[in-house]
Amino acid sequence: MNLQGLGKVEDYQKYLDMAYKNGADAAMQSRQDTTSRNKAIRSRRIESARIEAYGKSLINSLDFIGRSFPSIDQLAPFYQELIKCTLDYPMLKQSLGALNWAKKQLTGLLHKYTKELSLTTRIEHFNKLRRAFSGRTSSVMKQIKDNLTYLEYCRKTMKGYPSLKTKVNTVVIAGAPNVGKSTLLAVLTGSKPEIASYPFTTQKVNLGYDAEGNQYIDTPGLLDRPIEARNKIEKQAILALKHLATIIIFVIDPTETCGYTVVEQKNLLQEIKDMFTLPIIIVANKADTGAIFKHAIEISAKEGTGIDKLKKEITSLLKAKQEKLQQ
Ligand SMILES: Nc1nc2c(ncn2[C@@H]2O[C@H](COP(=O)(O)OP(=O)(O)OP(=O)(O)O)[C@@H](O)[C@H]2O)c(=O)[nH]1
Ligand SMILES: [Mg+2]
Repeated sequence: MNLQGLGKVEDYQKYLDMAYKNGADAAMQSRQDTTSRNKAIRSRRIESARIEAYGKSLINSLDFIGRSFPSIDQLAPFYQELIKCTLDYPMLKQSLGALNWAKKQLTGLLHKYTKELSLTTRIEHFNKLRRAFSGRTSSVMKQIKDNLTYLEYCRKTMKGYPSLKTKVNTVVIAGAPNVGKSTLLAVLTGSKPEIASYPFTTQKVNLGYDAEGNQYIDTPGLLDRPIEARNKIEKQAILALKHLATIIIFVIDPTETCGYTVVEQKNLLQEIKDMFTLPIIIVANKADTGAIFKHAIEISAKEGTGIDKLKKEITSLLKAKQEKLQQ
């Protein structure tokens, strides 16, 4: 999913200025058409061109915003969850709805004033109609002023969401800080991880893909310290991972050189087990130091030992999950 490409939502006045300019350009162009000698007819054609270009400019601007925003209900649950914890979801929907309301109003006004203009040949009426059209369209735009401001805020927030694939197997790598998560990600994906931002973390999430196209995410700052201590919104952002993760790899550092005791690390593991009802593979890293840890796949991310065994376990769990889904 890519929300990076969302176009900027401008202030309502900017759209009015653009429409005014487009109207003036169209009027200028129409003025060059001198086929009719009748002044009133020419004048009317000019005003009609102006009104049409002005109205269409506004309608197109709103249309563009509406189309560039993703349809929230159709977004992957992971992104819907992020929206719910970073934005006022009802207000976002209402603001998108307001665009449609305004478009309808503007279309109606364009229709009404174009028609009225076509029914008169009195020059003094032209300016009056033009001013009335401009006044009423401005008023419509003004009524959605706050909605446009909010949509721009949403766009900026959504731009900060990570670009993750939501339809592939995803392995989330968790564990206390410094246990070797990033080293392991690099080993499993054989590449330098891509970096993506994630709401509520100052750090970025790292992601990579293996030869089979499985997605791996290393989430520093998210699944590396007690979840209970987080506020509600932060918890929700962490839980959004549930929609994405197929399995979790929990990395333990039995050497405790990471700065956390094994007991602390086990407590974190228990929390993650409780929060995510997902298969978890426990790996004990830094086996090259001679540290021993039972009930886990022993690996050395640094030296690459035990990785084949881990890969086999990942493949087998992913396969089991896939089969379960197909049942
Ligand atoms: N001896 C040994 N050191 C390792 C191994 N894997 C990682 N390290 C070291 O452990 C430290 C932390 O590794 P990272 O991969 O950055 O750990 P991390 O879990 O991503 O750390 P944060 O992103 O800070 O949470 C680094 O100094 C690594 O060199 C290993 O298999 N053996
Ligand atoms: Mg790291």
